[in-house]
Amino acid sequence: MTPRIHLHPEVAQQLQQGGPVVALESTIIAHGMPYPQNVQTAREVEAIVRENGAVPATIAILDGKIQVGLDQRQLESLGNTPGVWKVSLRDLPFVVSEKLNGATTVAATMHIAHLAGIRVFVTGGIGGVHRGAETSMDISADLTEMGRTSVAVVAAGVKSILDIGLTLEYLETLGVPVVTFGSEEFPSFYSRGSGFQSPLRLDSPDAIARFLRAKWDLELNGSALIANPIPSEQEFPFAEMEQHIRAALDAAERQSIRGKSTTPFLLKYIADATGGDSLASNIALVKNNAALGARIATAFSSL
Ligand code: PSU
Ligand code: MN
Repeated sequence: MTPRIHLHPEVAQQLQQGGPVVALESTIIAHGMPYPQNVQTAREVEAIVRENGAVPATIAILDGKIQVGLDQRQLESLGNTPGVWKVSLRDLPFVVSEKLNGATTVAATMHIAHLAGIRVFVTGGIGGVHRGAETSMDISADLTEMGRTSVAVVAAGVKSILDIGLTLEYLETLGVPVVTFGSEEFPSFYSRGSGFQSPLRLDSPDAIARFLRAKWDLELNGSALIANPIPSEQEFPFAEMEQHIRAALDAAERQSIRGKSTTPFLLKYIADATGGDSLASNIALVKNNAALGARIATAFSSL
């Protein structure tokens, strides 16, 4: 493995034994939620991964060192230090060579997880094709990486700050299977529904593990999106969320928000507009994904 990757000893030992490990991203900590809920959630998510039989590996860059598995102090500083970079694929070499601190997106976390030999990755929601991408060309590098890197991504679907239909089309073009756990309908992060049918459905972690094994045995390299609908008790009504999203998109337009700032801007706007409600849903769905991801990783490593 590349000497640039620093494995936490517990993660290294588990990988050596072929045991289940779940990768976790850090942009959601540094740029997706406010302090201190971000650090608290990150800790709880790690605990849920453990309860479900796997070792958690939160991935971030500290002083230019790529860390796979963080200790409590590192997690705290990531969630509470201003100026942490949001690191997607293009930013990764720069943050490493300039010895900066960085929180990794889905794309960058997947890439590092792959280098470390981790096959399952859990997040809240992935980036995708933005609304209006036909003129802005704003398509997340998360999709690019999913097209080529063989790490499964467990997420609560796609937020409708994105164009859900175009994101599903783009995933199809890249050959990335989309499997919804236990539902016919593709979920939209805060809501169990989206108005789009899920291309595929599977109902157990074992079935998902066998599906991943079949994919990669066939040398169909790349990711699979495992969409896990938010529990209904924590769901946010789709129509109500749509109004907040439209307001957020208008504000982004008025303030000329562009590029990598777009997603964090929209997330923060929606969190502020809904009081704490969307944050509570966000925390609940990440935990729900952590449990499923750990069960898939456990099933996969016992195949
Ligand atoms: N979508 C969410 N929550 C998030 C993100 C996306 O609902 O926290 C973060 C993830 O880290 C994702 C990144 O990889 O934003 C995508 O950013 P961009 O659209 O700039 O590629
Ligand atoms: Mn973008």
